[in-house]
Amino acid sequence: MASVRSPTVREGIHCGSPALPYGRASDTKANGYCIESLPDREIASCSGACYHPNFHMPAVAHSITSERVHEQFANAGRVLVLTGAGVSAESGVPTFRGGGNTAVWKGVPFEVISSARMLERDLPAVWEWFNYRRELLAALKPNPAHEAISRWQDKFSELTLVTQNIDGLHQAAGSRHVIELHGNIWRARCFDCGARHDVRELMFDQGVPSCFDCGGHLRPDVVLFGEMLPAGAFERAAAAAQQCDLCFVVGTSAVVYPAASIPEIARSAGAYVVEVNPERTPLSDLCHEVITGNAGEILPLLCQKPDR
Ligand code: BJW
Ligand code: ZN
Repeated sequence: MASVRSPTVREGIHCGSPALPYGRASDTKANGYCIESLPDREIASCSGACYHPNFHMPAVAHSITSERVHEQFANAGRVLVLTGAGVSAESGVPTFRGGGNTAVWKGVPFEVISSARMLERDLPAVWEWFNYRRELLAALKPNPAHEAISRWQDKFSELTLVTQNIDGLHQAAGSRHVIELHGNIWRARCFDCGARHDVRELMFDQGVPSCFDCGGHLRPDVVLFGEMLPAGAFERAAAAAQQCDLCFVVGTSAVVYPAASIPEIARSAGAYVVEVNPERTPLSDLCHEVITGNAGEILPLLCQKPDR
């Protein structure tokens, strides 16, 4: 592998884009990235400063993507991409976790406000939280990471995009047939008749909105903690993971299940697994390659020839 080896230096500058409490601007500006190839942990290249628990790579003026990943990218037929909140971070969407922070809404941790329990206890508060986020998201646009993934549809014989995100930014970038594991913030669902409604254009100022069909209470059509995923969504993602040649895990802390099991399935079935994230995750050790950096900077490079 014609990669660039650089000396390792202990302690570096953190290169992740932090998760911030809602209501504050998200700073997702890149300040570095590097590549880590597993299992041999060969350092392919690094540009700028970044932090790992055990080593730090100083700036090296080389391409940040390895020949190996370009080779995999060039030869793959079936590709699966699993995305999380980090893929939207450069659009300005706050992440839930990352950078040592956890998102909080009015002092309530998001695991509490985004839970099935809260739906039963305080539905108006849940709507207030989602309305706040709908307002924030309405002004945001896809970033180069969403756009790169959308272009990959024409490159591979089969591209399966599985997202944990509810923001709809993949679709806005042109991705089709997106498997949304955790629902979509632009839809609401009726407790009584189960009807789903597109609520993108509607702003509910306060209280709980009513079903347009039966007048029952609506809820956001998203998957909260303790709830089942939409029927068939995980099964379709798992089937694609079983069959893919190449699996990208982009911008997810990989702590929420069953979503985090998808790369595990792909790896067990023989796929080459690549993680793109400014921080290490519980899945990093399972991946063949870890590209440490921002998705919006790294994904567009994968279609380009390696520069060495
Ligand atoms: C960048 C970046 C840049 C930053 N570029 N990267 C097994 C063991 C233990 C528990 C469970 C288990 N199986 C299931 C559970 C329970 C639970 C669970 O997983 N809990 C764990 C947290 C412990 N799972 C569930 O409840 C699921 N349901 C279920 O399993 O049903 C079956 C069942 C039901 C009942 C009883 C028993 C079983 C449902 C999970 C639903 C998750 N919902 C949420 C909220 C959605 C609504 C909302 O938005 O409010 O989904 S939680 C939240 O986390 C959201 C996300 O989709 C999800 C994942 O987060 P994600 O995307 O990874 O984001 P972050 O913020 O965590 O990470 C961002 C990453 O980006 C970081 O790593 C950054 O470094 C990185 N980053 N900038 C690239 N520029
Ligand atoms: Zn209804």
